[in-house]
Amino acid sequence: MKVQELKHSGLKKWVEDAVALMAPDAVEVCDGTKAEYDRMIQITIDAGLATKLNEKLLPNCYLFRSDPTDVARVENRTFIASKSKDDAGPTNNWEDPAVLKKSMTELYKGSMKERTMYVIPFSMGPVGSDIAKIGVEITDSPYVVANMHIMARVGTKVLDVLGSDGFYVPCYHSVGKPLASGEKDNGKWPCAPLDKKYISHFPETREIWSYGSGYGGNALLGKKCLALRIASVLARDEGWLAEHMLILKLTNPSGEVKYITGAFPSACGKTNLAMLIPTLPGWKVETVGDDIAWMKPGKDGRLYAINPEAGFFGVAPGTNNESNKNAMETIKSNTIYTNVALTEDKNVWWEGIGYDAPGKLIDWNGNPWTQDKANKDQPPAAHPNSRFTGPAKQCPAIAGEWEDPKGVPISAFLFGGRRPKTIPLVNQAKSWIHGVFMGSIVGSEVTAAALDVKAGTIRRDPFAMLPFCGYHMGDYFKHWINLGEKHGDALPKIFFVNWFRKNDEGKFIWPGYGENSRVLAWIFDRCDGKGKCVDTPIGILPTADAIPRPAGVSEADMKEILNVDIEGWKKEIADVRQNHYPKFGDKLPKELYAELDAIEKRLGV
Ligand code: O2Y
Ligand code: MN
Repeated sequence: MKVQELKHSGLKKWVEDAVALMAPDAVEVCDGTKAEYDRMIQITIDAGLATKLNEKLLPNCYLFRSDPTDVARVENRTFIASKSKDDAGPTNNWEDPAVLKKSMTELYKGSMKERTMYVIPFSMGPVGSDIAKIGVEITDSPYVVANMHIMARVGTKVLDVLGSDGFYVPCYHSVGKPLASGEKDNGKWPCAPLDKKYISHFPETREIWSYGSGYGGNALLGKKCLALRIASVLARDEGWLAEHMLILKLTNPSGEVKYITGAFPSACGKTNLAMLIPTLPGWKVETVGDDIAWMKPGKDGRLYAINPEAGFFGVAPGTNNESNKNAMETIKSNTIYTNVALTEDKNVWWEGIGYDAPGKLIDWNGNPWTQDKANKDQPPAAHPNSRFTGPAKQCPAIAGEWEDPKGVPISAFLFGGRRPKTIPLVNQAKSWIHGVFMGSIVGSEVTAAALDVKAGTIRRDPFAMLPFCGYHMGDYFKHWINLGEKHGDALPKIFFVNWFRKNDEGKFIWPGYGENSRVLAWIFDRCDGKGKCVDTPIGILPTADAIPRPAGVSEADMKEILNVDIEGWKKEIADVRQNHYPKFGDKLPKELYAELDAIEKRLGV
């Protein structure tokens, strides 16, 4: 489709202005067809950016290698440009929107010379769902177009829903590598140096401007930028929730179903939990989403969730048939791999894939690499943040209703992080506000000392939303509290889980993965007021015999991971009071300080 044919006058003008500013050689409005996807892939192959993988082993799969400096989200170049600095809050990088737009406009001037501008209409959520939102991304990266085909619903069907005056989030993206006349990328991944990368969000005008990176969350703007940072602002203003949460469907042996969402900081196994294969006989887990949940109150006051995405952008290293068989099955075809290693027979390989590297590989930098197990310092063949982009509909565990436009009713929220000590295996909140408190103190223990923190301290990531909340986190906590006041008992029950407790020898006590189904089963029963439990100062815990023990977990182990460590909790609460909550200044809701007081009292502080 041509720009002139766009029916939405606001969208047409926005694209025309972008064309005038960015000066591309050609402009294409994406239709979302398979032919278009195949053409994007062919363009990247011809440009020397993509390698076709072994058609017999991995049909319709491709490998990309990014620039070595463009391999992950760039938090220090991610900006929330609200009018007032106070609205962005102390945990976001703030810039004045007018100042930021002025400097970025200079960068965008002529940034698409010698490139094609692609206009991608996309729907986050099933097309036409009341909970879905439409975005339009302008990009000069065919790699981004192909990835967006997998991660979102794109093309003409989205324009049909948008109509002539519908709401959309305008998203600018340029790789930030203008070409001189006749110049080509010559197989080099185009991007800008770090100090010229910008991942900018304008919450009041609901706009996203991204420049200089072609990678993942920086460039696929439907994901973290729209579905979390901008959507969190929309959700605050419209009375719903946009959360960094997986969504799973849990069926008990009697065939009863509950839907559960879970927020865990990055690298805590969200994708694995969403696709878990239960070890507990008769129980079934199916996947609705692995990273983001949008939840709106229904007429009954319950929260109905959709997965705004259509694919998985998962970390490859550590993914194997033991940790996540369903993910491994999902990515056997029609998948884009980025920064993994390539084998001689054009298969993929990464650290933790479950078998040794077969023969001579090409590493993620494009250099020859042969595994040397004797060398503990050997650099990895796959980048630690290497990724697969795979279609959700290919997941063997995908729930039949994963695209239900009404969403699925949520019964429980889980919060968790990597906590080797203090935090028990599972703990149910006594009330909504207690649950909000639990969400507000989520974090993982820092294992290796970094410049700013020593090993053993807790890096707090409230609600796993710290890098993804588009406004002040104090106001975000208040939004959760308000929701509780409005919808009360119809809302999900809240649980804090911890799969990562270690014993005195530093070994994990709980086996995790499929065995987590035992904990999910207790949570399921608790949602119905069943399940053996005991009320403690820190919350409602299972009795020592409430959760059947997996092989290798002794009675003593079970006692340890369900123990209420009063002294540990006193330290936890002191850390929250002294170091964590003060970060949010006056905007930390008084209700959370009251909750802190109440827990201290119960602990006997
Ligand atoms: O590094 C990136 O660009 C991707 S980060 C990511 C990707 C998928 C799901 N979650 C995340 C995350 O950082 O939470
Ligand atoms: Mn994530």
